[in-house]
Amino acid sequence: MPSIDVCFSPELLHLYDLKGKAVVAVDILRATSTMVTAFAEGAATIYPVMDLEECRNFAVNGCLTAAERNGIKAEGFDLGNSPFGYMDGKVKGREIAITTTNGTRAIRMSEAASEIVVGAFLNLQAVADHLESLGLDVLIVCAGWKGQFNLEDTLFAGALVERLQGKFSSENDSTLAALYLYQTAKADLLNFLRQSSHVRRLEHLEIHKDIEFCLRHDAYTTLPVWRKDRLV
Ligand code: 3SL
Repeated sequence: MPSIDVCFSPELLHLYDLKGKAVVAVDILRATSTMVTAFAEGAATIYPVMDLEECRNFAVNGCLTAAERNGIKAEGFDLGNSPFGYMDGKVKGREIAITTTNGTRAIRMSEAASEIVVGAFLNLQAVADHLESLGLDVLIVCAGWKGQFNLEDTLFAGALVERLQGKFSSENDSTLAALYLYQTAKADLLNFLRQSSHVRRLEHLEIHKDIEFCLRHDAYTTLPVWRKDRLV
């Protein structure tokens, strides 16, 4: 039986061997939720990049550029990091380069894995089905916040572990902790997350509807997958 494990921050990735594994990169608030939404809205490709300058340069190739730093849309870019900014036909058929504070780092720092998929509550079952069909050992990589643990990505990890129970083995405390946390919180995730640092940060920016949206389970069947240098 393949195994499943949870890495609470990209800063801990040096402790894991990614070779031969499938990584689920997760930044519930909001990068990976936004990427899943973008593909569900017809985006052709997403280039997750680490820094603002590199992202800006993609504009010469006709890409839309998207950037967020500290929760705020960076100046001079086409898009920010709200899933609602990717709706209403804005990204249909388009290539997008995006850089965010934590989410794009989590993806790019996982490149040694055999497979990287982008996970969110929005596509939870699609991720679970894909992992089951792959049959590889799985590492869920939480983007966290600037290297530190966060609640929302851990809750997603717990939700995914719950969906895969009986199909993957687990012998580590991080997986158990994520599962117990999700089972404690799942009846009212929004309320549970109210005190979390990132929800408090985002509430200050008055984007309540983003938070509610990002906590919806299985809204989409879209599954962004890393291929060479991009998500498709
Ligand atoms: O850190 C990130 O990658 C972002 O998702 C943070 S925010 O939700 O845009 O604040």
